[in-house]
Amino acid sequence: MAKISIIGAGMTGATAAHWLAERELADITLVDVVEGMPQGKALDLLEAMPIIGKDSYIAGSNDYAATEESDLVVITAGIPRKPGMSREDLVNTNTEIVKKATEQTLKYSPNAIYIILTNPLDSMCYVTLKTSGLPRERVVGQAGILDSARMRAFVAMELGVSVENVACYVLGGHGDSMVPLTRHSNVAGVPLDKILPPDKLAAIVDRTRKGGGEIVALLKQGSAFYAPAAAIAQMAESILKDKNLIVPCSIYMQGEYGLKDIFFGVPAQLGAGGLVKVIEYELNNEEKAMVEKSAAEVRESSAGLKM
Ligand code: TXD
Repeated sequence: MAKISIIGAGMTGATAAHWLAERELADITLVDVVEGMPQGKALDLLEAMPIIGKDSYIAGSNDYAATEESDLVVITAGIPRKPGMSREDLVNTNTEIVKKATEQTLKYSPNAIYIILTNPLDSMCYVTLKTSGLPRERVVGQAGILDSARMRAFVAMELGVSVENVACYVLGGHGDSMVPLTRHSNVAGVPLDKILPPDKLAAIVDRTRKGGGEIVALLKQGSAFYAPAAAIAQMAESILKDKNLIVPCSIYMQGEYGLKDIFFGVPAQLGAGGLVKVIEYELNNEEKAMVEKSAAEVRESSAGLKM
């Protein structure tokens, strides 16, 4: 069986292990700095396998040696912003954490493909790419599947149709400037702007942009984890099964959408080697302006990185 190591066994890391084990996609190793916690969660999950009839093996450790020969490494390790902490402090701390996680895992798994989740997402993908020196195909970030899934859920609820009939595409950085593409999104082939009145569509776009904050406000502590973790499982499945699924991911831009040297959310085909291809939409002037605004935000956040 393939092997996936998840660095950071917190809410998203452990929940991703759950979704992954349920798909019997790989053996899973959870690594965290907290003593006993990754071991405990891994053992609990392992003991659930006979009940659901899956043969994934799950282990936990505080030592990176346990990650050796992973096919996939998922990095969710990081600290949340604490009261009084500036955004810059948070970025510096998470940069250190992601850098170390990248160096240590690469040492034990030189052929691994990386899926990054830690925020600020697009900047942390950049940290892994630059630290590892890997080709861009092997470092992809998760944000777009989540943002698009939120939009899909809201559209399905509004119209009372199956989520399976709703395809939505959100481009851009993982922040308030993300670009929900309403012309390219559709319900059973009918573009969203033809099936929903403008006020309803605008409300859905707005709720999608603020989707992360809506969950944070409800939870009071921590942030979304079920949907982000399910997104990790979907990306992992496409890579490990070489499914070539096209999903929105954060990808290192090399000229696509007129962008270079930043990670940016775009539709990406994921196969055995990681990124296979970036899909480019034809954008109108309004959409291009939104992409440029979002790119400027990502560029600014990545420019200040201390690596
Ligand atoms: O769509 C997306 N990209 C996001 C991103 C969706 C959800 C969460 N998103 C971000 O992922 C979030 O803003 C955080 O930066 C990460 C992890 O979120 P999670 O909700 O899982 O946070 P937790 O529960 O605090 O888990 C983080 C774990 C925790 O157990 C720490 O002990 C561990 O990371 N940690 C470390 N592990 C290994 N090594 C080091 N150095 C380390 N430092 C902290």
